[in-house]
Amino acid sequence: MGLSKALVLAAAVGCAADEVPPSTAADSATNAPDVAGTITGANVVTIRARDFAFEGPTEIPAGLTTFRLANAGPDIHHAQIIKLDEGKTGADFAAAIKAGGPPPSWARVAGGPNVPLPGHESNATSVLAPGNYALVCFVDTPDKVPHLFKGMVHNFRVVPASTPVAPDPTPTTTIDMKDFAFDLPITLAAGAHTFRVVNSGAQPHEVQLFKMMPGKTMRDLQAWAHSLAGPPPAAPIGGVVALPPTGHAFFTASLEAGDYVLFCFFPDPATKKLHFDLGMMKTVKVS
Ligand SMILES: [Cu+2]
Repeated sequence: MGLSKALVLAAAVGCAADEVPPSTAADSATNAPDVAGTITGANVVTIRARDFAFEGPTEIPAGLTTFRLANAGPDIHHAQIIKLDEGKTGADFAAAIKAGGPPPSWARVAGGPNVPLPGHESNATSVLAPGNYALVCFVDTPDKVPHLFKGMVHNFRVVPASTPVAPDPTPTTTIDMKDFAFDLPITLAAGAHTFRVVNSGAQPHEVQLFKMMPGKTMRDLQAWAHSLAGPPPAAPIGGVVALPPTGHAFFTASLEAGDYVLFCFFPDPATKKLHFDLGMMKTVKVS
């Protein structure tokens, strides 16, 4: 992952927080339901994000784990899980990203909750193996400086657990991420959903779910992501940050009737384009 991802992700989801005062954001967030449900057997870890820090545990038992991201704002944030080789820290990762060049070989993306509106929550659930990790935030509003350079780095260690790993939940819907498309039904029923997100591509992919403002379309969001002109046509309501190839995770959301759009902001190394411009965006109608 590179800064271009951070810049565009922030561009696409950041100005929502930038341009909408918190009270208005909270009001419009009847569009943006919070965590809909819990995953049976998962250890729940609450991460609090604010400008510009994460608060959360530094030691987590291995196994099926739900990260709940509570964004205290006022800016927007996500929580990308990074698996680090022993001896490396989140600060090392931030320094490597800041230095540019290819992603360091000692760090691998591992999902995590994607962007909710300020004052709201998102969640992501996956199996954590023992080892050395960090949470980072690539969002770079309001000044184009990614939040991981401002302190949004949180180191944690996953320690072996004595209990068996809980089974994966049964999803209501599967989102298959490919190079470069989202494969899922184009219509969904309103209500609580447990999404299974699987990366069957060769590159890392993420899913950021948006609820479109009335009358706005996926093309409006795509155009806005490039131009940043005017108010954002959609509200971010969570998803899963970058997963590695073959990786999978779950997130829950309560969907109201309306049009939703899925975006992947990850950059393609060959073309330098962002995955949504290569086809990783999709409209889903909820009724
Ligand atoms: Cu992608």
